[in-house]
Amino acid sequence: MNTPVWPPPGFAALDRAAVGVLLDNWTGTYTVPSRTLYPHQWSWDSAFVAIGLRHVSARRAQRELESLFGAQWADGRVPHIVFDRAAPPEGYFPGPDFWRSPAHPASPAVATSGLVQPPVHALAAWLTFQADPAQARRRGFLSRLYPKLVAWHRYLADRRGVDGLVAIVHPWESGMDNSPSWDDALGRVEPTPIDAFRRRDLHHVQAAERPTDTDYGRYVRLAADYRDSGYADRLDDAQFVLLDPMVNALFAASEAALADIAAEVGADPLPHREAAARVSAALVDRLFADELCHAYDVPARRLSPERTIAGLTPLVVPDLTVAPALVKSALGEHFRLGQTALLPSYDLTGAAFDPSRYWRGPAWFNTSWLVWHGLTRHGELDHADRLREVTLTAAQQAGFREYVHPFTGEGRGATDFSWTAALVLDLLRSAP
Ligand code: 2M8
Repeated sequence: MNTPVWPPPGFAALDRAAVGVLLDNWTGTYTVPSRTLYPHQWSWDSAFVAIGLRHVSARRAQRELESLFGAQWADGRVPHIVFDRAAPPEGYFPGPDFWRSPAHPASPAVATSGLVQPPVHALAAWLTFQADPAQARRRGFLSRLYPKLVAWHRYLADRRGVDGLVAIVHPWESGMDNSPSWDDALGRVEPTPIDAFRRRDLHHVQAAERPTDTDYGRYVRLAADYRDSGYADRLDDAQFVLLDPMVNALFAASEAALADIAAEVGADPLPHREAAARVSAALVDRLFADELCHAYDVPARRLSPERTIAGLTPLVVPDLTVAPALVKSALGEHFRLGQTALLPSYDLTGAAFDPSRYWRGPAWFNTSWLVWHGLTRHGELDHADRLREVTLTAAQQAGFREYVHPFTGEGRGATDFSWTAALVLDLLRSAP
């Protein structure tokens, strides 16, 4: 039998360039998502970065996660942004002065936001460990991180738990900020007037590729209300409480990874296996309809009809009962796996489809990587290889852009974007 040659020789320059982006965006303790648009540490970005960085330096990948968990709150939450005090205040809005984290008794010494992002961290930690187990054991990487990961998951289950799933209280918590899945719920939110704050994102990226001013005003209103509640997680009173399939898929996959981590550090893996199975069953029970998982609007008691790539990501969950239906959806007219550049973030036939605007159609490397990882997990190797091929081709054509046009592959958003480089590297270096 011939052993497949991977990466193919033509990808050597891409591999070198990906390493270059990761080195350039490294600050000494973590990696900024983008030197221009996102000059601080973002939670799930760091997890994706670690997945790629482990191929360059296992130690640095461990540091990436350790620095993030160094900013964990006493209540267990891992903040979605950890601010670099040395970065100019005009670099990003909303900055530390908006979030006022030091005023909260549970906050860490560094300034952070009070929201969270999808819990991909335990999965990233387990993959990082596997890059060099002997070195990770010498540094006590997992034994130090395990209790922090447990506290993080406990925060999500206890403070954000709704019907066995984890709720988000802001679109920024989904990672897919401007997804059409949030439109109905956001319609209930009175936008903060646009002249009451100053957007910084439009200094770096064209307005047609970012959320509208009205949507931004709604994000600011929701974030300010949550801050003014003392980050209290009063889900019964909140306007925006959503069960997102990707957040819950990553929660289940990360509980499964925590079981492996527990076994490695001498703790009991069973509670984590049971939690993974429970979340996986609730995901299917509550969010699966028409061969895809959808977001559920808790106050409106309604499953969103929108089809987004978040609905395919439960493929990352081991033993998922509906995996064959999700594969069928990925191949169908809504996502056309293998026929576009990566996978579109939103239904190609959807009424709100826009190939350039933030999370409303463009293709992103992290969500496509998750589907690739899930296809591999479920033994769908031909489809996984095809997705890997179109993803790498897109990176070769566009460079390490934040997202790309799903039909032309043209780059959009930030350039030299860290998780794009990291996950391209992982696709190049992981044996098929
Ligand atoms: C985007 O979100 C931030 C807010 O967190 C923004 O638009 O300013 C999203 O794509 C999110 O998923 C990502 O983590 C962040 C940094 O890359 O940018």
